[in-house]
Amino acid sequence: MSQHDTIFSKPLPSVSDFCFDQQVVEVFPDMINRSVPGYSSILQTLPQLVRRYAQNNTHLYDLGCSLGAATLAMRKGCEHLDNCNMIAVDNSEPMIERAGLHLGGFKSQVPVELRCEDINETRIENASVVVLNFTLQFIPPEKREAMIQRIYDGMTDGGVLLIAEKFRHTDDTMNDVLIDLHHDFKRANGYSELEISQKRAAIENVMKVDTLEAHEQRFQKIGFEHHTVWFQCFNFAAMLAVK
Ligand code: GEK
Repeated sequence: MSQHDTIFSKPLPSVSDFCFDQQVVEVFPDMINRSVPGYSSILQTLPQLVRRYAQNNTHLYDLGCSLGAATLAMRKGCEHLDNCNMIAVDNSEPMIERAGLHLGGFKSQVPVELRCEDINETRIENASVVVLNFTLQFIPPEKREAMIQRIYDGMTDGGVLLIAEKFRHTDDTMNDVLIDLHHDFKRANGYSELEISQKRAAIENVMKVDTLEAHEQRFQKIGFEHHTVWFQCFNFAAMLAVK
C-alpha cells in the first residue's frame, strides 16, 4: 500500500525543483492518482490498446516507467503473443528499484528488462508499442522532436506510440478554465491550497507542457500515418499515433 502524499503539506522556506527521489517513490501511487485526472482510466485501457497493436517477435517499451504501473498494464495486453519482450526505463534509481519489486509480484510469460537510464539515450529497436505515460512533459521541449523521431525510426510498420500528457490550451481563457477544474479535482482529493501552490512552484521549471496542436504537428511532421486523442479529462490527454 502506498503512503499518503504529504510532501508539500507544510510551508517550505523555499520550494526546490521537483525530483523523483526516495520520498516521492514512497507516496507515488497516491500522488499520481490524486493529482492526474484520468490516470486510472488510461491505465485500464492500455491492455486493450496493446492487444490491438502489439506484434509477435517485437519489443514493447515503457519510457519513464516510474513504479511500473503502465508496464504491468502493457504486459497484460501482450501475454498471448509469441516472442515479445518489454523494456521499461526510468532515470530515477529509487523508482527502478521499487518497480522491480512491484513487477516481481506478478507472474507472466513476458520478460521485462528494467533499465535505469535517461530515455534520451534509450535505443528503440523493432518496437511495436512505445508508451510515454506522462513522461514526455519532463523532457526539455527542444529535445522532444528528436526523441519522437528516434522512437518512430525504431518502430515497426503498424506499431503504435501511446503518449499521455498534461497540456496547455491555445485559448488562454479556456486554459484557465481547465486549470481551475484540475485544481478543484485536487481539492476534492484532499490537497490543500498550500499543497497545490507549492507543488505548482516545484514543478514549474521541470515540466513544460505542449499544446495538443504541437503534439499533432509533430506526429504529422515525423510521418505517423494516423493519430488521435483517445481520452481527455480537463487539461490531461492521451493520444495514439500509428506508424
Ligand atoms: C506511470 N509512466 O505510472 N529519462 C528517464 N526517465 C525520466 C526522464 C528521463 N529523461 N525524465 C523523467 N523521467 C508512469 C508515470 S511519472 C509522471 C510517469 C508524473 C521519469 C521520472 O523519473 C518519473 O518516474 C517519470 O518519468 C514520470 O504510468 O510523475 O507526473
